[in-house]
Amino acid sequence: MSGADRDGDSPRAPGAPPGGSSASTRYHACTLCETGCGLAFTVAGGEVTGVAPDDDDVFSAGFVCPKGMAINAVGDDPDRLRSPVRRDAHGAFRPISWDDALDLVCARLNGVRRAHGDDAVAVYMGTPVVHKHSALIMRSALLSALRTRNSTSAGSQDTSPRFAASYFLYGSSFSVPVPDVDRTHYFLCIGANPLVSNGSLLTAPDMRGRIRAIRERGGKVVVVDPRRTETARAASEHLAIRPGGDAALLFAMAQVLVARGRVDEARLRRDTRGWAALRERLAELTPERVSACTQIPKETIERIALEFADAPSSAAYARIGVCNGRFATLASFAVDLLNLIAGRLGAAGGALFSSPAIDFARLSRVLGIEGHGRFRSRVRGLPETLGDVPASTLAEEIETAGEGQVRALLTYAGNPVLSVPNGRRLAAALSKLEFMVSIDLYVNETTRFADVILPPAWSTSEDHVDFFFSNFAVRNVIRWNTPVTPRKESEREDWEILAAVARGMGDRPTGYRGVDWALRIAGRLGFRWTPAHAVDLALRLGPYGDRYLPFSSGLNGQKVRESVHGVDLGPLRTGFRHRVRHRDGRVDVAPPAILASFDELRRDIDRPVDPGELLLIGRRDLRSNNSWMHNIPALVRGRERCVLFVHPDDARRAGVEDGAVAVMESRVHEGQVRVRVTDEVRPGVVSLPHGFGHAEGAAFQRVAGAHAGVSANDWTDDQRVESVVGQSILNGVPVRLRRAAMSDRGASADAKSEPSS
Ligand SMILES: Nc1nc2c(c(=O)[nH]1)N[C@H]1C(S)=C(S)[C@@H](COP(=O)(O)OP(=O)(O)OC[C@H]3O[C@@H](n4cnc5c(=O)[nH]c(N)nc54)[C@H](O)[C@@H]3O)O[C@H]1N2
Ligand SMILES: Nc1nc2c(c(=O)[nH]1)N[C@H]1C(S)=C(S)[C@@H](COP(=O)(O)OP(=O)(O)OC[C@H]3O[C@@H](n4cnc5c(=O)[nH]c(N)nc54)[C@H](O)[C@@H]3O)O[C@H]1N2
Ligand code: SF4
Ligand SMILES: [Mo]
Repeated sequence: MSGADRDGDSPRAPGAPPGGSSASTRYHACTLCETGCGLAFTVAGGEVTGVAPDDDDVFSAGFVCPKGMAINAVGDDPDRLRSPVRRDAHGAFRPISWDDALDLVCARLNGVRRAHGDDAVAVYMGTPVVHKHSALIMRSALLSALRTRNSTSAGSQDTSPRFAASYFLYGSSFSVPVPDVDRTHYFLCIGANPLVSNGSLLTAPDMRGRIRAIRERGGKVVVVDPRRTETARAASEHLAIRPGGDAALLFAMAQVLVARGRVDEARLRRDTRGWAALRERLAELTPERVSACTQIPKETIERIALEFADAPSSAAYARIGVCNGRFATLASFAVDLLNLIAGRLGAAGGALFSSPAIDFARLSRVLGIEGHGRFRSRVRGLPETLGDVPASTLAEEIETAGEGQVRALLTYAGNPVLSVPNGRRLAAALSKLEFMVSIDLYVNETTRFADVILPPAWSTSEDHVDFFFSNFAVRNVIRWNTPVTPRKESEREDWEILAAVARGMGDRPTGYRGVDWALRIAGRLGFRWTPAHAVDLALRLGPYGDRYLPFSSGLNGQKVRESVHGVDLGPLRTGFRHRVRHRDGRVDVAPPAILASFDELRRDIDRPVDPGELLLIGRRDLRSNNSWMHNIPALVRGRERCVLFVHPDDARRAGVEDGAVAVMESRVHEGQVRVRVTDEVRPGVVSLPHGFGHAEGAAFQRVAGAHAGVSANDWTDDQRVESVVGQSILNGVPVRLRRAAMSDRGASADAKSEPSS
């Protein structure tokens, strides 16, 4: 019996109508962010009538955020696409049948490929692909059918530096240590705001409660962030660093530990390679030398370093503020280096590796995803990471003539016009494509350029397995939810759409020759393969699996499905050697790419800081999810969110007032933005959330259109990338600010520049 078939086994029936004996409770993880909180749905008459937190969920134990509670509003959104649509000559979208849509898509993509070669078809995969095991599995099949080098993704705007750092350090991109927040006595949180993001590569529901618990057990939480964020306010101490200063700060902390003899040199020589080379370089990066570029006093750097070393346990962790910054890969490396030299890597309360039921690190090696720098983009020569080139290359690859020029694009669950730098350049490029297809729930600022949009069923009518993020979770857990309500006959799941396109482009159901061959034979015998088979296989052969032995107590798909609140596999385990894949079993602390980046940092840190500089950074909001969910009325209520935070000193200097409209200028764009004057940001820094700027999509998403805001990525620069993986620098973008004059308003011909009020 599958979990979703179990009726009324909940201790309480959330939102159940009085006397509604026909109502049943079904459990499904929220698919909106990586936390994957457990939700309990009340279903009556085949419809969801209520959503509540699942108090018995083994991981989230009743925690949810406002987005999760609104998950059904996405399913019910009248503006969500219910069937495939085709754009007509006037830009309006008209319904088209699934068969006709898929035939058209495959014929046009194949046509472009025949005429111009494999690289002429590009792919952009957005964030939700990692939230959906079945889509992630079919991604491999699609990419293998398309054979293009122009594959890019939201991941190339988010995690590539982190995965590359792990690749260099441990020989495995997915060996990403997770801070053991449930046991630590000292949590150093750098460029992350888990109270709002709900944790990223730190899959952990209720970070507010977990941070409170650290402080209650006598521990300390230190947040390093140019803004006094929600997390900073809940912490013991906040260091308002200058954007981009993190690598220098972390190396200086490491230098303090070495200079003060707080490092076990013998252990480091044994566990690592290259320690002598790195140690020598570290000597230069004293707190005194980096205090100007970090704008953190040298005494503070010294104190924090010693506190980190002397606490009973400690863990350093960094996310988007670091990963989207100037020295992203180097700083991600430096986080692990600090943990390592302080003896915290693999120690309880330190930085630990997960032991998931489905080991993505192993899977990625088998599937050939693992790697970095195996090829480079055509125009700018930026390297691939995990098979994707940086997303900032997309516009120039479309615009630049020559062999391999991109002429057709497939987007899956993404909105690159609002999420990649210099979004306006990309929008202009998209309008020149020969053909574009999007697999998305909505017409948005990107998919409005598509010739065909293929909308999937909403996630609550699909299976859901913690396939990816359980690899980065603070506890080892596994869940497999079955649909809350079945999908309608007229709907397709994401994986089915991806599979249909992959088949139409290459007839390779999984993309792996041996597997495809076996499946073809099985198909002739009447077997229909679905991603559920792959998950079951991975579970059974995984570290906790039953290995297909009939009386084994190990896991299999059915057992996990029957545990409707999830299966708890215990706390993170200590040790790190099992996750190091270098042949000598040692952590590489001096890989050449990192040393080169280190030298670049060394040259950079003494550059005097211009006292008038303004650096633009990003921000996330609890009720918003990157560029979407802005069409859900309950989530856009209240104060305007797309405003530029400006420090009072900078506001005075620029002559702008609280609530007024200012003109902000960067290398690539000049446009208007509404200002909120607040000392929440440090002087010299302005903060604007990304994912807004819905004026162009307003006709298709009416609620979002009424709260349009402006897109931060109109100002970010596609040509400014960090040097190791070529990732866009989205935090720390130089801008200028001035009061908007009457002439600015009049001159602003472009409606997109008009801020909403
Ligand atoms: N300036 C700046 N830019 C940033 C960032 C920043 O911090 N600052 N952050 C970066 C980061 S970390 C990321 S991850 C990227 C995000 O970049 P994207 O992934 O491009 O943006 P999203 O807004 O997450 O787009 C998700 C899309 O998927 C659709 N969708 C949602 N669920 C489903 C589903 O189940 N199936 C399908 N097919 N579609 C679905 C939504 O309608 C939406 O169009 O942005 C990056 N850009
Ligand atoms: N509610 C909500 N939750 C989300 C998302 C969302 O859009 N909304 N998006 C999801 C996604 S795709 C991701 S990747 C995660 C991101 O998860 P997080 O990284 O936790 O979220 P951010 O809010 O981007 O936090 C980045 C922080 O870095 C700071 N910062 C900027 N520049 C610098 C710098 O140079 N140095 C330092 N030290 N800090 C800096 C910013 O002020 C910001 O507070 O969140 C996920 N969860
Ligand atoms: S934190 Fe919110 S959005 Fe994320 S999984 Fe939980 S309920 Fe969903
Ligand atoms: Mo992200």
